[in-house]
Amino acid sequence: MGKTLTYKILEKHLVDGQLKAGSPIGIRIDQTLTQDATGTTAFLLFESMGTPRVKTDLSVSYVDHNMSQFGPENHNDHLYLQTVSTKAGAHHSRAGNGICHQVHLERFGKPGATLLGSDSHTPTGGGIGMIAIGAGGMDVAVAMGGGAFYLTCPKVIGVELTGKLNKWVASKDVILKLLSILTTKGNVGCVVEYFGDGVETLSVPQRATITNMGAELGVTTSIFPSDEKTRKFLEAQNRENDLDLLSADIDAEYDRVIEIDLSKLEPMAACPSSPDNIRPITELEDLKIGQVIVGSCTNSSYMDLMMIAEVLKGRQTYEMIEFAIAPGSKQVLNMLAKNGALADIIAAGARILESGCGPCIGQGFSPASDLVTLRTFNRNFAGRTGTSGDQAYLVSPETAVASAIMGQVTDPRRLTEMMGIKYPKIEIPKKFLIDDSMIVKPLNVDEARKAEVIRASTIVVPESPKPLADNLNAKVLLKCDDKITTDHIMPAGAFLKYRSNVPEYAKVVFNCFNEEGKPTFAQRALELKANNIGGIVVAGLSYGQGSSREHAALCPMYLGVKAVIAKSIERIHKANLINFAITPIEFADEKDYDGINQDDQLRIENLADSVKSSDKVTIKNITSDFEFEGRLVLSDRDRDILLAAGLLNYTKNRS
Ligand code: MIC
Ligand code: SF4
Repeated sequence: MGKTLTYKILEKHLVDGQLKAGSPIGIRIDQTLTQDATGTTAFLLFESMGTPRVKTDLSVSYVDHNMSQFGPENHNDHLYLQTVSTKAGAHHSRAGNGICHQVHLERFGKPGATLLGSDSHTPTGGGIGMIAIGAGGMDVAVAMGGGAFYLTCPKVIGVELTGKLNKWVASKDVILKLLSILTTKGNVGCVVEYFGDGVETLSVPQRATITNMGAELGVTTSIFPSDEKTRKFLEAQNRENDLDLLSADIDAEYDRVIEIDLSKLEPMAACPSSPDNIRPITELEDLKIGQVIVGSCTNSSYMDLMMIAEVLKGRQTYEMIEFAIAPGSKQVLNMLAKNGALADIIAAGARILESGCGPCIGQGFSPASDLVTLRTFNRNFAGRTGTSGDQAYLVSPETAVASAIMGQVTDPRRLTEMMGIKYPKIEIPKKFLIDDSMIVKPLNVDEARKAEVIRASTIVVPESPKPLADNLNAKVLLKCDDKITTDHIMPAGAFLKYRSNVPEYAKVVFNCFNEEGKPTFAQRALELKANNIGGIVVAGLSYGQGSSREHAALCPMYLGVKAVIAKSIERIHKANLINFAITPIEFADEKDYDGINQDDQLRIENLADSVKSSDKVTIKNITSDFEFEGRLVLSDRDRDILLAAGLLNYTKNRS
């Protein structure tokens, strides 16, 4: 039987376990990336491990999330990251150089290599043929120290692309189509691998849009083969030496195959408030809009922005909307500035945002209440824009620009007939503008020895988790529904500046469920903690969707949360819970979810013993006097980490 590309790369990096779908494996990590919102914790944990230098081929610390700098906290983080990373032998991409995934694709991504990033959209690198996986900062810290990354050996879903995209239909529509098929739930433990004749019709940036938003499927990663299109991209980045032509065997067997005929796709949107709430644009066409933003790591490439500039040239965006662009990197922005495209965009009435995550993570540009906002981003979870009750639609740059001109949702295919606008076909340039001056090189060992790390008082070393209780007496702090995202658990936006200060950030855990005039989740949790009673969160399906932010485990751990009991838990979040010694438990019978209420008192007998050697735990609901079973879906290593009181202790004990 032929091999998938996924298994070929995993095989080369396997250091522990067997390549058998479903079994735990450890792989060697060639490259890591961190960003500032997760990187401060990652580097604080890396420092606590006592390893002086990174042991990967390449580690890059990026600053792209916290750029608004209200108060000193963000700049303190930037200085800490620049000094700690270069001292540790990593590169540091400074604020202004661009979004980690865009810059990594441009300057560092390598076909056939493995990349672990403390950001859930790390799979963007799959667009260039690498196995690029998102994880919590603690896992990335371990990988920087040369440790293996552990994951469940994936099933591989093959997506066969045939045909060619029609004019005005974008690669964003490919991933929106796939989200309509696979949804955001139930894909844990799978990799999506693209193959078929249609692949060669897509450029690397188009592929990267698809693999980037593959994160929303909840899969481990997504990958494209590397081919002549990859060569063209790498040559244009002066990196042809990084090329390795790779593809699946012709007779590779996939666990499931989905066929997508690119020529049959149409422009689509993810409607509020989930990336899998997909509808064709034709059904949304009368919808009035108030804001359009082109940017984020999904759609802010040179090709995307050039298309926007060509369409807007000599035209105006509709006067009742705000239109903004955030180019993905300094390379993109600089090229647009040099060739005059930026002037065309400015003249059309656009607001120009710096190269960073910006509004995608709620750093400004919150829309007015009740206004529809159209964004080329990858996530539209409720409230992520910073406006409660927001109506965010995720679309392609083509749909965004057509709608920005018309002031209402518009099928871009109608631009030609309505306004005589020809579809601008943008090719990859022969050479991108290469200027790595914003990437600070690692210090050599001698320089590093003498270098000082700048560490302001706003940077607080996180508390260590406590050992698991033998018998856990706890109270249900919150009962929530299906699809609770890490944005619900740990809001970002205006609170991002507290990422390097857990006691401060923990005050807003589950902020969206707090009610005016009533004690907050954090206050209730801390009261229990003071009385030595554990906290429990009860949830439905797909708990912890979305980002890799380990603060969604770290802050609840600080507040005394000891276990999450859910119908199912997403991969990255589950690993983060384990890394911070919060026991993830799944309902053996989903119906038992109905028998628990907030404030119920629960008792888990023999918790530590069960984690040691059993697949189940018995949970007693003392309040309503019933007993139910929870499943412990854990690898041996997960058990050891929980019993060692978290990954940091586990790693220290083994070194
Ligand atoms: C996101 O898109 O939600 C983020 C912000 O990039 C997160 C990381 C974080 O919360 O810092 C992610 O995707 O992992
Ligand atoms: Fe940044 Fe948004 Fe991409 Fe997350 S999804 S890395 S916040 S641009």
